[in-house]
Amino acid sequence: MARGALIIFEGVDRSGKSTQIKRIFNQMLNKGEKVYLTRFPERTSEIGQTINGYLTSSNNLSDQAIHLLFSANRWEHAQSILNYLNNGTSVLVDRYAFSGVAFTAAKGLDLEWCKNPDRGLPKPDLVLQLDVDEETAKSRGGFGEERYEKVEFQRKVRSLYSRLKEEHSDIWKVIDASGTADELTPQLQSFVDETIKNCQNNDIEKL
Ligand code: DGP
Ligand code: NA
Ligand code: NA
Repeated sequence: MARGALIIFEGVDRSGKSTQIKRIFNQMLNKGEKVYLTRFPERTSEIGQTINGYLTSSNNLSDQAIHLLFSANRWEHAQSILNYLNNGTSVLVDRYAFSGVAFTAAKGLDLEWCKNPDRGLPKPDLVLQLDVDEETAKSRGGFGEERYEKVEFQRKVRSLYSRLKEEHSDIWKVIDASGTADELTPQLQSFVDETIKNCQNNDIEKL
C-alpha cells in the first residue's frame, strides 16, 4: 500500500500556520483523501498538561527540563504517527522538532544539545515554513499572553529557522506568508499534493 506523507507546518507565532493547516486538512477531507491533523505541543496528555501550565505561566520549569518535556510529548505520539503513515494516511502536523530546537536555542542553549532528544523521530517528507517578520506577526491582532509571544524572542526564533533550513534543505520550503490567507492556501496545497505523490518511493527516515 502507498504510504502517507509526513508534512510539518512551522513558523513564528501568528504566522498563520494553524489557520492554513486546518484549511488544507478540510480540503483534503472533502476530496476524500486519507489525512490526519495533529499539533505539538499536544496539550491533553499528562506531559501536555504540564507544558500547557508552563506556557500559560502557571508553573515554572528550567529551560532544560521543559525542552525535554516538549520532546517527550512528541515521542509519546511518534508510534501513532508512524502507524498512520504506514496505513496510507498522510499526517499534517502543526509544529514539530524544529520548533523544539528554535524555541529553546532562542533562549541561548546550545544548538546541538537542543537537537539531541528529538533524534530518531520520524523524519518529515516536507516542512512548510510560513515566513513573516515579527512586526507583521505582531500586527495580526497582537501576540497573546503566552510565554514566548514577544517580538524580540520571535525574531530569534525566525533566525534559528533559517539555520535549520540550511541543514534540511532537502525537505524545507520557506513560504512568504505576508499576503492574504486566500492567496496562501492554494500554494501550500500544491506543495502538499506534490509531496504525497512523490514520497511513495522513499522509506520513512529518522531525524
Ligand atoms: P502553539 O500551540 O502552536 O501556539 O505553540 C505554543 C508555543 O510553544 C509556541 O510559542 C511555540 C512553543 N513551542 C512549540 N514547540 C516547542 C518546543 O518543542 N520547545 C519549546 N521550547 N517551545 C515550543
Ligand atoms: Na502560540
Ligand atoms: Na498556532
